[in-house]
Amino acid sequence: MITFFSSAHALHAPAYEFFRGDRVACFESPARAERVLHELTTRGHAVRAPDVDSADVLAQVHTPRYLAFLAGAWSQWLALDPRHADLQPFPSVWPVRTLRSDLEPANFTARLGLYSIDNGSPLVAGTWAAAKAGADAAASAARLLSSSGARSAFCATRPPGHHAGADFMGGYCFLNNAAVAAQSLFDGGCVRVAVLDVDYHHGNGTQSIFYDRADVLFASLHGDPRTEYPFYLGHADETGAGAGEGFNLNLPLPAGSAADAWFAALDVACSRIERHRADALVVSLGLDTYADDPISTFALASSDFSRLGDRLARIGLPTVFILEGGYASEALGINAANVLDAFDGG
Ligand code: Q9C
Ligand code: ZN
Repeated sequence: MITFFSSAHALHAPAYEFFRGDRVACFESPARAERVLHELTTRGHAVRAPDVDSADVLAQVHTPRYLAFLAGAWSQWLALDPRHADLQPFPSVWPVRTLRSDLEPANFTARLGLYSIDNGSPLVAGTWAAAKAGADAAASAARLLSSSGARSAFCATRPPGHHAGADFMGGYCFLNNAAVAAQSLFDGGCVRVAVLDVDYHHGNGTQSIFYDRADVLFASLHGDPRTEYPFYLGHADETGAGAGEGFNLNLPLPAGSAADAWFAALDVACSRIERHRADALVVSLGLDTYADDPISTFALASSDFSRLGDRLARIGLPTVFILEGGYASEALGINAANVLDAFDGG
C-alpha cells in the first residue's frame, strides 16, 4: 500500500502544552510521523509526497472564516508583538452558551477562542503549512483510490485531524483529514462512504461535519466521554440528525477496557459499515488504544493492531487510512505498520 508523507509535518513542532496545570513537552510531536515513516520504509513500503492541492475540498469541509483565521493566525499573533515569536498563543476565553459566535471579534485571543474547543492545540509558525500538507495527503490518497483503482492508501499525517470541526480546532487537530478524504472520495465518484474512527478519543469533529448526512456513515469506538476527552460528544444516543438520522454510530467503552471488549465493539461497527453498502472506507487510525499510551487507558498490544488490520480487510472496501493520535512514539511505527501489513495480507 502506498504511504503519503510530507516532510512539511515537521513545521508543526510546538514546544509545550498544558497538562494538569503544568507546562509539559507536547505529546503530539514530529517524532511520531518519523517513527511511522521509518518502520514503513524498513518494511519496504512505498512512500510518496502528496500530489493533490486540497484547497477546494477544504472549502467543502471547513468554513471560509475558519480557514482564513488558521492560515493567517501566526502572522497576526506576531504582528501584535515581535516577542510573540518565541511564545505559543493559547485561547483563554470561549463563546459558550448565551455568548455570540456569529460575530468574529477583532481581538486575536478572542478569535482564537471562537475557533477552539480547548487550550490543548498549540499553534506555531508552521502549523498551517503542516496541517495543509496533511490535508493534501488525504486528498491525494482519495484520488489514488478513485483514479487508479488502488485498494488502499495510508496518510502518515500529523498534526492529526479528527477533533477539528467545520470551524474549530481542538485536541491537537486543525484540519480534518478524514473528512477531506471522505469528501474527496465523493468528488471522485463515490455515492456512499463510511468513516470508521478507532482512535481512543471520540472523533467529534468528523461526527459533527457529517452529522446530517445519510451518504456518510460515521462509526466510532472510543473511551466513554463521561470520563474521556473530548467529553462533550461521543455518547451512544448520538445517532445523526435529519436526513442523517441512523448514520452515526458511537460505541463508547469504559476507560480501562481490555482488548476483547474493544474487538467486540469493532465487530459491531464493521457490521454496520457492511450494511451501509459504501463504495469506500476512511479509517481514522488513532493508535492511542495501545496499552502503553501515555494519555489513554485501553489495553491493545502490538499484535492486536494486526488483528485490527485483518478485520478491516474483511470489510472488503477500498480504504484510506489516516493517522490520528497515538503517543507512545517508540511503538507507533510498529503498531501502524502492523495494521497496514495485516490489511494488505488479508
Ligand atoms: N493537554 C488525539 O488523539 N487532552 N487527540 C490531552 C493534555 C487532549 C488527543 C491532555 C487529548 C487529545 C488526536
Ligand atoms: Zn486520540
